[in-house]
Amino acid sequence: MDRISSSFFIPRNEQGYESIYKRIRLMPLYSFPHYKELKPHLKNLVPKVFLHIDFDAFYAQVEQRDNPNLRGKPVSVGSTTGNKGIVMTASYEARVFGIETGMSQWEAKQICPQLISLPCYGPKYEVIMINLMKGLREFVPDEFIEQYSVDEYFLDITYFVRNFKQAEELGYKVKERIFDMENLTCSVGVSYNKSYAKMATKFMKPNGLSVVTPEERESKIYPLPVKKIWGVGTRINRRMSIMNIFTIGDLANASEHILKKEFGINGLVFRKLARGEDTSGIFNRVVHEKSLNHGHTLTNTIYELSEVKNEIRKIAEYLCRKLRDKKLVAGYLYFVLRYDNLRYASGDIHLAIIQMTTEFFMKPLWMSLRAFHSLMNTLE
Ligand code: TTP
Ligand code: CA
Repeated sequence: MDRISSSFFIPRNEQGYESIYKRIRLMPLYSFPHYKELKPHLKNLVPKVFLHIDFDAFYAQVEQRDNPNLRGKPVSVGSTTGNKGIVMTASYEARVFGIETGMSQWEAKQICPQLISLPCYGPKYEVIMINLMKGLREFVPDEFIEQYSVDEYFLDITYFVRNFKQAEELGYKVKERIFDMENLTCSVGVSYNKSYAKMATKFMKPNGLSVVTPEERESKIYPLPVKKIWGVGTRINRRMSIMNIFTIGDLANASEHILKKEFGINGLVFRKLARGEDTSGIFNRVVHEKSLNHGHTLTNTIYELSEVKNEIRKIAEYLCRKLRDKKLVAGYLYFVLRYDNLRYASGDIHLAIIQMTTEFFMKPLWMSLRAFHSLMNTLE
């Protein structure tokens, strides 16, 4: 995995799919639980239950699903076909030969000459994930779902199950639903914090389900190598080996003082994650969205009132659509108007009622525009 760099992730500039591509590039950063959410001094942890879903050999599985001739065969998906490029993923049949993510296609072909290498088709995989969201909403509402990466979801199921037995049952139901919807297998991990749930997913790959309860921490998590902890890469792993920290258990029992001295605040975070004291919750973009905006610079200056109104209508329509898409409402409207001499005027207005349609938006927008005009007059 050392060789993987963000450069071979699928391009970000394909129309309409920017956000997810950006997220893929940010994966290593984004994976690390938020410091803000990790409360180092919290003694009484609130009991929670998380479910982690991860597709098996995602891109390769999708290609095998869509082309029966590829099923049961060693398949790799890469940035290009043939001998060029890098293996982004390989089917489990190819993994038997030792083919892994990050390997060059050329190298992969040397190990397994019968390997079928396919190009990556990002939008197809993204559509699957978007569709899946609908299926997941049958189990928990939006604010309990986090799309964590291209093929992973976290679900906070704390309020929907009474114990780990029920959590496990729910996990199987989710797996079944995903298979019904997409004809794809995934692996599921269930635990009382996100880090452990993510680790549990790997226990029974492919097409498995594993549970880690608080009582099983020492037996199931502590023997794992320390590099399984979020954020512990090759270099940190090496430094930890020098400190005689090889397993997660070693890290969990290491001195806070020494860890802080060696890795700063990160050291304490690593220790928390190792001990299962990861307090991070669902990171949901919708919940965190505070404002939406849209602007448009005209090629030619317009002077007619009707034209100005038209322009505002277009912008309002776009914004309303975004709001509806994200199931958000707005309580505050901020408007900036730029003149051809590059001077600008701005104004804001509180919206008394929940407004999600363009028609409702137009009036306050228009009122605020009138306010700008008087503002401009005072400026002139
Ligand atoms: P992963 O979940 O890491 O791998 P995977 O789903 O192929 O296999 P596993 O069964 O072990 O979970 O990544 C998901 C997809 O993201 C993968 O199919 C290809 C893509 N990917 C990249 O493009 N670059 C990368 O560095 C990694 C790790 C994955
Ligand atoms: Ca996966």
